[in-house]
Amino acid sequence: KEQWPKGDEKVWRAGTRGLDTDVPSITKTFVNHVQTSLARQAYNLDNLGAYQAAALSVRDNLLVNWNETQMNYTRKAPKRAYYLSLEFLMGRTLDNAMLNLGLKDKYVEGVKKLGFSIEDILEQERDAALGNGGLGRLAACYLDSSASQELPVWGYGLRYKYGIFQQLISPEGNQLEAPDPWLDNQNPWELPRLDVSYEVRFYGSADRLNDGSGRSNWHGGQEVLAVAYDVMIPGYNTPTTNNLRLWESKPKRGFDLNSFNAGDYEHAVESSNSAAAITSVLYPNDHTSFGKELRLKQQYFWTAASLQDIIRRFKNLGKPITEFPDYAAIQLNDTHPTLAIPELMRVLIDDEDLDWGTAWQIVTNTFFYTNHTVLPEALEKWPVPLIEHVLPRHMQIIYDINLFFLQAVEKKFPDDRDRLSRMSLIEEGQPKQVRMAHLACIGSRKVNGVAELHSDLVQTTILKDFVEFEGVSKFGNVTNGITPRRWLDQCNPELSALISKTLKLDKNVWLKDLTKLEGLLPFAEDKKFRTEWAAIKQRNKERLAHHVQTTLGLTVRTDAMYDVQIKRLHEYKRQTLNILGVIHRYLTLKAMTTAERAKTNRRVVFFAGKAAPAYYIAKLTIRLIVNVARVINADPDTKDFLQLYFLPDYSVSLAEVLIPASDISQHISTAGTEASGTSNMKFCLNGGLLLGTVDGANIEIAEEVGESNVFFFGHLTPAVEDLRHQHLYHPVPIEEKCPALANVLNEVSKGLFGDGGVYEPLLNTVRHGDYYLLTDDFDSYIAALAMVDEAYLDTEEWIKKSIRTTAKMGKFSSDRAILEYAESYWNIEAIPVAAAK
Ligand code: B1N
Repeated sequence: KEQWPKGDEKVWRAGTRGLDTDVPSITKTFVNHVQTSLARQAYNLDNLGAYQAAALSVRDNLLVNWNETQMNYTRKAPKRAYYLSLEFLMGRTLDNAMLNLGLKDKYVEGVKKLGFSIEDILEQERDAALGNGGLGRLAACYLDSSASQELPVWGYGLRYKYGIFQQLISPEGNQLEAPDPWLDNQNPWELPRLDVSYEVRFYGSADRLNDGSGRSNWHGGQEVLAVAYDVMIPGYNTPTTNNLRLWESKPKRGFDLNSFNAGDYEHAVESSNSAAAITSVLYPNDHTSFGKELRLKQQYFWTAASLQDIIRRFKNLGKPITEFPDYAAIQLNDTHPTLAIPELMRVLIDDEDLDWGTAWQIVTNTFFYTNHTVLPEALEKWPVPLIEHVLPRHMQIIYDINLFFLQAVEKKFPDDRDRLSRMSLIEEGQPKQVRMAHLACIGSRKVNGVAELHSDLVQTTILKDFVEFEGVSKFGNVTNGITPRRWLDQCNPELSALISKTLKLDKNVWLKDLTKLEGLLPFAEDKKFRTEWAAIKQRNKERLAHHVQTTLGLTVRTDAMYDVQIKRLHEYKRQTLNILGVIHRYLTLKAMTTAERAKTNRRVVFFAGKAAPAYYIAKLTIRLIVNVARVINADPDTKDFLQLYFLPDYSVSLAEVLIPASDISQHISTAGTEASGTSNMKFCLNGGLLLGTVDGANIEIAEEVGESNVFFFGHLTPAVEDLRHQHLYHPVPIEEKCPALANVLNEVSKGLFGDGGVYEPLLNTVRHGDYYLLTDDFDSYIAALAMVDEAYLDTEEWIKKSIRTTAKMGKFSSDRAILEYAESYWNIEAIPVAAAK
């Protein structure tokens, strides 16, 4: 038996690092890193170097806590939860890490002493943009909340070399995509764990063993290595620092020696290139399933590596495998990791020698599935021939699962062939396809949606048959949340300080119990408080205007209402409705006399968001916005009353500047299409009001803050199906149905914004079919905008609404959401760790 520590314990202890908690130790670590890690000196250190030194110093502190936390988990061996997400949209880390450590003030002082400003340093960091939108950002908020509540939760994802593409806008207004090589400046927030790696197989063949065991021998094909990179996730105001493990793919062998020796160098490196390709790039489509082989390989690579890691950790406990679900809960973030279900079956049956029933018992007690959308085009389906080719053993298992499953359905609902074909894991067709949502549902202990309305829709539409078969108690709702650390304290420090002062509470208290914000309610009646509140909003507008000035060279007026819609471009989110509304406003202003115009509410409209590179209509919408902006911002009649900006390259960091500056934000999806939305919560938390449809989490926000503080419009979910039916079978010409909208479309067609003809395909989506119901909702949208204007002109009343909104947002903390998962789904508990000395 080896003795630990080796050698003299006192010598070890003397060399062990604690936390830097005062300015002198912070500056000392900083300077040490400049000198050694960066090999630079005081006289040639630029802002980028200063960022790197600050980051390395903060990282040292995180590592102290991370080590303590992981050791504590190993020692206490609690049940853990694993959050499997193909996307983690983390944004920047430095500011967040300093704030969570409670060391920001010290760092500000320290870097100042060394001749730098913290703002300049923070601006140097590149976003970690390993996600598309809400789904990926939700995963990041959930990691923050898990660590902040000392819950033993690990994230598992992929270490993409390229994150979401960088968006450029051409002079014509077209979106151009450029790669996002975010790792080019090396990343101080990750720890390469070259010692932690697993083999993952693709292709080959799977031969059933003829021993009646149901086992197979899967062999041959391609083997690649998954290498772990660990990202530290610091909790807020706690030493708990959790882990996000990202996998990188690399070839099992450097290159093929046989080809190399034969002089065929190209062939020799080919297989190593194909291994490295697996984690090279994030797929930039949200809400579409494409059926591409590389994406399938990403999904399997990641789930197979993660499961091997989780099983190895479990095996270290020395417990029988049947107790696996008592020590591991695995959350599937959408269907992307669903292959984990047949993969765990494969491991349990082929490697662990369990019988089918026992294995299935373990599997269905381990996994939990969150659905994030009911849009049909987003529901993942994989062609059977593709799975057969890439993962032959998994296709066998999926068929076996389906067989046993349909036998059980048949028993409960005899002679109901329609039901069987609706519920089958396999959709008939050319080719046959595997329905991943069905597999995720039957392989999981529980299934949830992400807002009340959405969870109801999941249960009554896409998984209705499954509710009838398995019982409603398996299905639930966990309304999404956001972390108030990043989305209030970090992005809006002045508002955070005013809240602490007003509540007479340290921010440590209310940032961890967000319902405390209710204490602001009485201050809505306090004139002095309202003035301070409004002044902060004004300074946030100035900060945004300054940002636009320095990054785009555009001058934005700050004496106007700021109206913001920022999210992925998608027809269902209806940016088109917004831009057509802007054009309507422009035409209305043009038709006014100068005196009439002077009485209107000044408005600055901001858009930002990326379109999937192959999404033609979404890209055309961007082009329209950019060209409308060009015309109306230059029109001397209107430019004092209406300005429009499309801010390129939307990101987490840009959101942090936009959200605190907004007076009103738009969440205007066709009813029943936006599962939840989470930016709606961020705006409201920062005192921005909401203009939206009765959809997703908008509904629950209105329940909390009161209907008088939100602006709702449009048809409701139950009407949507009928309206679509009418569009198809009883179409009414748009001139008759919605003359105001018809007029706007005509002006675009006639070339008011240039580009004769190019917008026709976009306009035709409204004129014909109108699947997203713009012609049904346009008039009530315009009416709602008028109500917003009227309300805004009553300044004091508006500020009261703003204060009341923030005050009632407590429910939407991701701390609440993650506790619901921990208690009602995963069955895990907080495992506090003692602070390092
Ligand atoms: O997930 C968010 C919700 O707040 C949004 O309402 C919802 O639209 C979003 C395929 C998706 N749903 N589905 C996706 C992303 C990537 C992909 O490849 C689908 N994203 C959402 C958080 O719950």
